[in-house]
Amino acid sequence: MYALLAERSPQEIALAAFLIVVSVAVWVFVSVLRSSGQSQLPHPASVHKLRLWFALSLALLLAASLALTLPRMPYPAANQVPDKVIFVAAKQFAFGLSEKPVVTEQEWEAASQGPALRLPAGALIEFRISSLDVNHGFGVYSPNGRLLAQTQAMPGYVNRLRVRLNEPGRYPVLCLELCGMEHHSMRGVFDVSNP
Ligand SMILES: [Cu+2]
Repeated sequence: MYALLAERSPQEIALAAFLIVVSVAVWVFVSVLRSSGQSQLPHPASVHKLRLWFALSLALLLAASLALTLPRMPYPAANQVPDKVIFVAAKQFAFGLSEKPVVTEQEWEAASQGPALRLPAGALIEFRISSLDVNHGFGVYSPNGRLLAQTQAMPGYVNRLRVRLNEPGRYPVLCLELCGMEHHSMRGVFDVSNP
């Protein structure tokens, strides 16, 4: 059961849970509608039984949701040591990615105009993202253009974003926050290849 769920995307699990809840709600609605024609009050014992059944199934649903979702919480992963740390400095209108901190103008120019970084596939990468001017967004896209992870790039702050990229290829980075006239063209890139 758990292995089956692990293969599903969070969207598919959410959709399935939503459909189950809606089915139960429709069933309750139809039952109430059917019983509304009967004039006599239900027996207290049957009401008590129904209430008990409802409470038990609710408790079971809650326990199952916790058992399935708690192991996926990202907090214990904070203790993991990343395999590689990449420093990112955003600045109008490009991203500088480097294995060394990018603080000065010269460092940013070298990092944003140099060749694309090569990162090992399957490794835990930690991006340390900041900005040298205004707020930007740091969005990592898959080679086929799907948004994989994102965080803000803010002046004076370092945001950490951890990703594990298994698929080799060229990953575009796009700015996700309107940051000026050339925001739409603000992008970066890095490559992922098998080590
Ligand atoms: Cu930007």
